[in-house]
Amino acid sequence: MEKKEIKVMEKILSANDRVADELRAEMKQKGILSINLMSSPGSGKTSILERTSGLITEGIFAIEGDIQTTLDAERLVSAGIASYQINTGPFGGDCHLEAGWIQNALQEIDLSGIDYLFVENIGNLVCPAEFDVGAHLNGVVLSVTEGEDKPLKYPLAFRNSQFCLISKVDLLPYLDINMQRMINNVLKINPEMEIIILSSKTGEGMDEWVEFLEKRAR
Ligand SMILES: Nc1nc2c(ncn2[C@@H]2O[C@H](COP(=O)(O)OP(=O)(O)O)[C@@H](O)[C@H]2O)c(=O)[nH]1
Ligand SMILES: [Mg+2]
Repeated sequence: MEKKEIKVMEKILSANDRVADELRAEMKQKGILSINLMSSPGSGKTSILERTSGLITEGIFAIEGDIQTTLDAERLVSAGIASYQINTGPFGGDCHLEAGWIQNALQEIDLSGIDYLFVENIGNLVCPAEFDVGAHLNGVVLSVTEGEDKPLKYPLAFRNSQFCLISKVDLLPYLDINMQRMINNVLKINPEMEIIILSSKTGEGMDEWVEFLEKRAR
């Protein structure tokens, strides 16, 4: 019984990986850099995208993942980013996005003129890390309010990412967090991780984030 369950899971993951590889190739061929953002709920993913739209004013599309509501897509549209909301609530409330759902969404989206395709994954540090959504870059947003230990407790999201945005640094004066320890914990899980420290409230670090994106897009 147990063996059968493992087989089913392997099948789901390998089918997902196949679609993910297709998507990556398709986006590359269209000249689009795709970026998957993972994090706990409320770490600041949507806020970072809103602020990014003030710096890269054209060519961004975002696919938003949430269990319910179109709130994030509405926020991004107000900020000038075209977006598409995926809700998993109606089909079981999954806590992650899968490559096939992104592929389906893309059939309804006109990507002409798009340079950056963001996928804002469903907010939690566990399930999204297990499913390749076919992005060229995976990133994890870690806000300073979450504590230094989260990379150690939820290592997969950090292991499977190429960059980490340490967000909400404007709040540091109000917290007891040890920033160096947080950074060390990220690097302990993933020594290759590119770390950018930023605040979408004050704009600190946003130039570095945009430079990172532009460099990767080239
Ligand atoms: N102080 C501060 N608050 C922030 C910052 N970024 C986001 N927030 C707040 O954190 C909350 C969650 O942000 P949101 O972007 O919705 O997070 P998401 O769930 O990861 O998309 C909102 O109330 C934001 O206003 C930041 O850089 N500094
Ligand atoms: Mg959000």
